[in-house]
Amino acid sequence: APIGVFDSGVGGLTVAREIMRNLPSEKIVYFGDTARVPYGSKSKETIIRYSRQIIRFLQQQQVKAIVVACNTASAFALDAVRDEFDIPIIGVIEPGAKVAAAQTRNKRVGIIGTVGTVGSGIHAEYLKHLDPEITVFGKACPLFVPLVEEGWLHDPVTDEVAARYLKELQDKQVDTLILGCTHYPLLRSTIRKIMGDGVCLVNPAYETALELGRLLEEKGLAGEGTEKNEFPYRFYVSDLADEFKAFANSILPYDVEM
Ligand code: DGN
Repeated sequence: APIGVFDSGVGGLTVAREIMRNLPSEKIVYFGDTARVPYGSKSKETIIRYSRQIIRFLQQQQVKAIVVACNTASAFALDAVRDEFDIPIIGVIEPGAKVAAAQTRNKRVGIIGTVGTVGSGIHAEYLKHLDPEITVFGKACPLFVPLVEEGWLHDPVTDEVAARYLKELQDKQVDTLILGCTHYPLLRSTIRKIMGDGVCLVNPAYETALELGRLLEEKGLAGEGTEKNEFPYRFYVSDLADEFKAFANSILPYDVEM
């Protein structure tokens, strides 16, 4: 059975991509909620409702586990849907937070994400639970998502925006920074340039893929690969399939069929 992966839109493809790379025997059914994106500026109640609907859809696709690839949906809805559904569900917040707690030396961790994710305070909650000495500094970077979707990954405008957003975290001398939004791993080199080599950048997409691998092993659910000629990945969206395809084809190593 495949893994169900969902996101508010295209961003979760960074998570799907890490699953493809790190767990090549797994099939994926991806759902991008392109009709209702962005999630970052919506309320908790709304995000729980959307997540519930999407999980029901993925269950109809016979998935064996679900990855909430969206940081905002993980922050707002993970606890609620885990209680409701009888299927393993993992989000992207915990895996990133765990690695950040293990990496930081000066106990000053930065988290960047949507207004929703940063405002939820969930990273501080996890990190403090893991190590009470850690202080968390959050900064919402809402302009990053449209810049990435515009394809301006290496662009002076993006450099300028990033420098402004990240100044605060530099001043706070964080030594570890969680890229707490699906799109941000695509800005890694821009963020690296500004923060410098001394800061550890945590990519929750990658950490979540590894966590998923451990969870599947533990539950005896690890995949056995695909039949010959079977394409292992399926993609669904709630709107604008062509735009989704174009973005997917720009970041995935093969052409997406929908
Ligand atoms: N996928 C969202 C997240 O990771 O928080 C970002 C896009 C959005 O809904 N604003």
